[in-house]
Amino acid sequence: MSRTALRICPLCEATCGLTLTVDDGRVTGARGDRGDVFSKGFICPKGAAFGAVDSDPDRLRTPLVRVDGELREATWEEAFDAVAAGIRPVVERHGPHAVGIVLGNPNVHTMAGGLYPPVLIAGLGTRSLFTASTVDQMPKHVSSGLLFGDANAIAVPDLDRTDHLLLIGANPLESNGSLCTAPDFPGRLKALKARGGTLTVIDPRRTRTARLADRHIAIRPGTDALLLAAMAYTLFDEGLVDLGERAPHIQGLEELAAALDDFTPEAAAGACDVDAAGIRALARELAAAPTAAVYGRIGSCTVPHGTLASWLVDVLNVLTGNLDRPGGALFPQAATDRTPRPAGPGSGFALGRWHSRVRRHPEAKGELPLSALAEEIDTATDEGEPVRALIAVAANPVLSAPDGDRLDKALGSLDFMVSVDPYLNETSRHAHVVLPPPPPAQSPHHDFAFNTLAVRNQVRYTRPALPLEAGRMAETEILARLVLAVTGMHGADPAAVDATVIDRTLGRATRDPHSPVHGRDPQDLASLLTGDNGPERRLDMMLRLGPYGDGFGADPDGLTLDRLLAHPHGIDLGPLRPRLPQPLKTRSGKVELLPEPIAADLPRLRAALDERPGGLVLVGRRHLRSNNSWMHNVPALTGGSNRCTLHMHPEDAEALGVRDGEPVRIKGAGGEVTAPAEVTDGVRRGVVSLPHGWGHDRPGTRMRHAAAEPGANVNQLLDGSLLDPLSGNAVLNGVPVDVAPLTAPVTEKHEALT
Ligand SMILES: Nc1nc2c(c(=O)[nH]1)N[C@H]1C(S)=C(S)[C@@H](COP(=O)(O)OP(=O)(O)OC[C@H]3O[C@@H](n4cnc5c(=O)[nH]c(N)nc54)[C@H](O)[C@@H]3O)O[C@H]1N2
Ligand SMILES: Nc1nc2c(c(=O)[nH]1)N[C@H]1C(S)=C(S)[C@@H](COP(=O)(O)OP(=O)(O)OC[C@H]3O[C@@H](n4cnc5c(=O)[nH]c(N)nc54)[C@H](O)[C@@H]3O)O[C@H]1N2
Ligand code: SF4
Ligand SMILES: [Mo]
Repeated sequence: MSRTALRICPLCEATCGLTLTVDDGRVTGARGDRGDVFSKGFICPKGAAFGAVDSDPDRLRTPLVRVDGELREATWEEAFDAVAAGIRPVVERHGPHAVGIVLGNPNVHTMAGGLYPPVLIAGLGTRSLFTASTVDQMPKHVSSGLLFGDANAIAVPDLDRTDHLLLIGANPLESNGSLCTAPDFPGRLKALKARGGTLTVIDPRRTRTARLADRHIAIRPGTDALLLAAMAYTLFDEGLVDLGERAPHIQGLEELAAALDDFTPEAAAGACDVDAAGIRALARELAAAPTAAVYGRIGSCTVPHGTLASWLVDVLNVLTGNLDRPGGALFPQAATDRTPRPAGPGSGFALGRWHSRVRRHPEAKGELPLSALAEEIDTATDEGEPVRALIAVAANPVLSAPDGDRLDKALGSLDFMVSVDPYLNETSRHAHVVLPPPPPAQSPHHDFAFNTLAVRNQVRYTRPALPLEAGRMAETEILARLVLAVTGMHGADPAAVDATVIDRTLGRATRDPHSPVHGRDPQDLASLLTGDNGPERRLDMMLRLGPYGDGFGADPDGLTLDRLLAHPHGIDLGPLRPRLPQPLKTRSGKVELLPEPIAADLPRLRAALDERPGGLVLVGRRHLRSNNSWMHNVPALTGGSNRCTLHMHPEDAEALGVRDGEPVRIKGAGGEVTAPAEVTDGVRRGVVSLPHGWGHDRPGTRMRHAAAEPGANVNQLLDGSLLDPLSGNAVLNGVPVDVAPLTAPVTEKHEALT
């Protein structure tokens, strides 16, 4: 019997609503849900392949437990017994920091990943926390923390209303957008052009997004902070600064102008390889546009000056009066955000409250750099214990972090490791226990993270499209049991984890004079919560306490889980609205334009004005039918143009004797890999591009299709030493490499390229 079910797509940040076709308990089709209040029917090839992703035969069906060195199928009870027996002795003998936690990207795409990792981290009390954020967007968190006092206050471009979009190091036509949740990003860019707006793209590659733009600037990788600083300089120099209505909420303008004094367009032009007149033109256009938004992503974050570039993106929005105004860049307000506190000074954002043991990297947002994970395991120091046990949830750092070979060895040396992962892959193959979550069709979905980054305020929730198969455990329950097992409460009822969170949250809310439930009895409130299980009751609680909530009756028209369930295609909460000064949590209560750590990092940027790297540098790229490291096992999404090839400019190829389609050796500080060359003028001269997430050729994995066309692990070219110092983010783009035909030896930086 055939039926349909609604399901929000978890495969990228666009969060499209899907209508799934279900036949005999299996998803056999997926199309865009035309009734979805946000995505309105949009779908991409990954969403269309939802059924194939969901029913991949290589997904693990039962837990695995290592016995005599080998992973064997086990019951859930045996698996959690093994977790408790593996982790507790490490905590008791060596303390909580000897247990590392690694959280990967899919945690922001699952309800379980939104609800339980914070409880896990707090419960364990470890400082050894590593996540995909430090190979991704940590620079943006740090710049937001410093500017606005809140690392999660991220202003997103008002795509649907802006007149002018300056897009830096992002390729939404392949990625569908990031830190800017916008289903049908391509359609929204086309609409911008159709209403007479302009799109400028800055990218060393002529991407599909660049081809859509009015102007494409093929910048030298790693130099965006210089370009942006020179644009800001120009605004001051030419009297174009206009803070607009938000001026009373902004401080540090004069200090900023003085700090940018050296960054003239003329000084930056050589390093960026963009002429000075062009830089001035970019600044003038930004200032002249009725509304404009500057937006930067991966290519501006995963570089040596990632935090400065991220800061400058917002600085330009501020200087042109575009921060917090319609058509500019605004702060979304999600339905599960905390009750907005009244505006006023906050406690600010602190960096470096502790440091990593080996190379003394400062913590950022409670995290240590993922690039430092291997050394934190394999290197002894006088100071503290190395990481001896690891909890990996939805993470594949062997492929996604620098120097996978070293990490691979380090993971193999751990006393104990548990992976919560649907696949036995390059990372989970080292685990002593693998806990597989059910496929997405059997899981509920709500976007805790992406609704705080969406270009329109809206809220949606989908219950599981299919019931749990026999022998499966919901990922929410897996993580709740994991919390219990590692905190010494193994065997307790997992519902206790949710009940504790609910008690604490309601207790705090009832004591908060600004809360709609101030003075009420937390027990009474808890008894009012609806929902079929702990996670649903927590969602109900967050909705009801949130900015649109019913306040447990205080606003009878407000949001509750019941009301949301009555709107299966979601509830639209309107366009983004100006919110300043309420989101600010800086000590001054204002936007602090020149925070001290930023000022202290500017000399490093000044030194970069004189850098002119010779030789080739490496950048990454994404493909619409790929997603990081875990979607290469789905035949429908591989093949065609989605291949792990090295893009190379024809002139560079000729100079090095490289021919299209033939294998080349690529050598970097961390090692050497081989990939076929794809000669294309889609990359600028001096730049080569290899996608990430490939390299599925290690033994002991169970991803048969991926292993048949493994590709090369680009991150083996990195040794993990290059970081953005403020955020600890890995430098993944603009990295020097040498390239040679497979048959020839790799020579030092070829003369023809300098
Ligand atoms: N060179 C280079 N490296 C990069 C990047 C780059 O641009 N260039 N990009 C970086 C970025 S932005 C990111 S976010 C990281 C990603 O890095 P990671 O998060 O480490 O990698 P992913 O491939 O996203 O997948 C992580 C794991 O989640 C598992 N998984 C999938 N679905 C679920 C689920 O529902 N539940 C659970 N528990 N697990 C699930 C997958 O099987 C996989 O093992 O890679 C980074 N690495
Ligand atoms: N299809 C698909 N979609 C995805 C993912 C995926 O793997 N596949 N991953 C998801 C994840 S985890 C994330 S974080 C987002 C990322 O989303 P995006 O940021 O849009 O990611 P990319 O497509 O890698 O685009 C980054 C662009 O930066 C360019 N670039 C590299 N170095 C520089 C530089 O120094 N300066 C400038 N200006 N540009 C540079 C690259 O050429 C590339 O085109 O995508 C998400 N969506
Ligand atoms: S754009 Fe992203 S969310 Fe939308 S269907 Fe494609 S993968 Fe899913
Ligand atoms: Mo990412």
